[in-house]
Formats: sequence, C-alpha cells, structure tokens
Amino acid sequence: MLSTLIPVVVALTAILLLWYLAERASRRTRAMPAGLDESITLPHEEEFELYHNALSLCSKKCRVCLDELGIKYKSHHIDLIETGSYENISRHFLKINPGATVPVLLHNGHPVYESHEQIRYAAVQARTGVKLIPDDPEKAKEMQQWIDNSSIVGDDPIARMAESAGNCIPGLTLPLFSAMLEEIAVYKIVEGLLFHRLKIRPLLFLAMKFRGLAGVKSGPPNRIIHKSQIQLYSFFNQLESQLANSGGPNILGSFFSLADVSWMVIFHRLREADWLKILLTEKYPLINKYWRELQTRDSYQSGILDYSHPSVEKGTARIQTMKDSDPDFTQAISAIGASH
Ligand SMILES: N[C@@H](CCC(=O)N[C@@H](CS)C(=O)NCC(=O)O)C(=O)O
Repeated sequence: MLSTLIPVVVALTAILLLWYLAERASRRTRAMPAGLDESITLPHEEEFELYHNALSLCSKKCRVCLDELGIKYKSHHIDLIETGSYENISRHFLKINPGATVPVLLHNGHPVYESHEQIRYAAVQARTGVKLIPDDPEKAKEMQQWIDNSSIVGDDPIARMAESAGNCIPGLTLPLFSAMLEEIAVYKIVEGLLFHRLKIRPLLFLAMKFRGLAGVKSGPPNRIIHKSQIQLYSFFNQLESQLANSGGPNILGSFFSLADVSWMVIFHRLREADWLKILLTEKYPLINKYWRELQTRDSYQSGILDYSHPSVEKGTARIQTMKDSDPDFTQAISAIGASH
C-alpha cells in the first residue's frame, strides 16, 4: 500500500513545485527606484492615471493631491489583502509596479513611484493654476521637511518610526488590520507568503489573523502599538509648535501646501483606526483645530470619504464594539496615552 502511495506523493510534490516555480517566474518582483521612470511606457488612455486602493494611506495622499490640483485622472482600484485579495501581486499589477505596492501614478504612461514623489511630481506638472508648492525656496524647504516627516519610508512598515510619523502609522493600524482580516481567508494571506517581495508584510498579517483583534492587547502587537504612540507624540509636539509659529491654519501658515496633504491622511488613518479620542487630546489644541479645518476641504470628501470601503467601515465598527464591551482592551492599548 505504502509503496504505491510514495510515487503518487512524489509526483504530486513535483507538480506543485513546478507550478510554484512557473508562477514565480511569471510574477517577478523587484524594488523600483522612487520618482518618474521615463524608460517605461505602460498602456494608458489618459494623461494621468492612478493605480490605488481605498484603504491605503499613500493612495489617499495622491487622490487628495490630484483633487486639490484639479487634475483629472483615470482610476484603477487595486485590492490589497486588507480589502479582499492580493491583487497587488497579480501578474497584471506587477507589470505596473514590480515593487507590488500602491499607489502608482502614470503620466502619459510613464510611472512615478512612491507617493511623496508622486504628489511633488503632480504639483510641478499641474497646469490648472493651483499651487501647492510655495515660491519662496526657504518655505519650499520647510514644506519638504513636513512631507518627509509624514511619509512612509522603507520596506519594513514598522521600522524607522523615529524618522517619520508616517512610519508610526502601520503600528497604529494593527487593530484595524486585525479587525479587517477577520473576513479574509488564511489561504489568501498565504498567497502573499509565496509571491510577495516583502515577506514581512504577509507574515505580520498572518500573525494578526491568528491572534485576532483581542490579540493587540498584549505581546508584540501591543509593544508595537505603544512604541508607535510614543514616537507619534514626538511628531505631534513638533506639529503643535509649528502651527503656533506659522500662525496656522496650515503647516506653512496661510498657504495650503503638499505638507498639509501629507498630514491630512495621517489624521484620517487615526480616525478610521479609532485613535483620535485617545491620542489627539486637549494637550494639542492647535492640532485639533488644524484637523477640523482639514476635514472641511473638498479634497477630504472627494479623495478620502468618497472612497470609504465597506471592509474598513466594518473594521472601525469592530474596534469600537471591542472597546465598548471590554474595558481592558481600551486600557491595554491606551496606557501610554494616559501618561504622555
Ligand atoms: N513608500 C511607499 C509605500 C507604498 C506602500 O507600502 N503602499 C502600501 C499601501 S499604503 C501597499 O501597497 N501595501 C500592500 C502590500 O504591501 O501588500 C509610498 O509612499 O508610496
């Protein structure tokens, strides 16, 4: 019996291995350099096209920026595992970005990679009369610092938190990721382990899937959340001073710039992961005012709220229910908030 089974198992293993190797060969991934790549021309129909995702913070940044500038674009929604499936590692999307991340901005078919580069590129190219970069070079430099300290830098989403508020955000999104992953089947995450360039990301999601939302109360996820809070507070302190010095209502004063686009999406993520009440305390009156102003902009509606995704809404609601039903939960994730 066993002797007849062995060749079957060997044959099946060989078939699986061949399938995996063939599939990997057709889904080649590599990191793409930031900025415009004029050596690549991708199929396109319109001058500007955007590959993006409803939940993705960097995608929101680009949508808000394009809307502020009045640039019309063709929209291609790409699912990420959080919103349903790993479309970002599909053969189709890897032709657009072998780096497997969104957003990607196309200008006349040429891709621009990295959202902080995309917003600058769009602002420079815009012929709509709207300016999001100040003429004064000193002011433009100041703006760039506020873009840099809110960008997501590097491939590891939970590293380099001291460099940028943007890198504190994935850690603070862990509860939302966990809540959203409740609806995602394990095999879909495993696809990421097999084909994603950045294995740390599907690994993290698999761990979050198994721990569930209550799992953020303790262990490594809880430590990551607390570390993210501490680091984020240091950026909040800087932002509060900047708003006092500039006189508001924006980071550079009266001029609304790319820096504000970049920070708007950070606050919105804190909103969708239900952190605002815990983190944005009365210790930060100017940031509170700033955030209220940001929400009145048309681009907040068109680039963010109009793209609200049912899975994100369910995820936010799950976090709120957990907080209401388990006082330990709120306590465990907001311990730092009480003492900063
Ligand atoms: N630094 C990049 C970050 C790009 C990035 O990590 N995008 C996320 C969404 S915000 C993504 O595509 N995640 C999908 C995945 O890693 O599977 C940028 O600013 O564009």
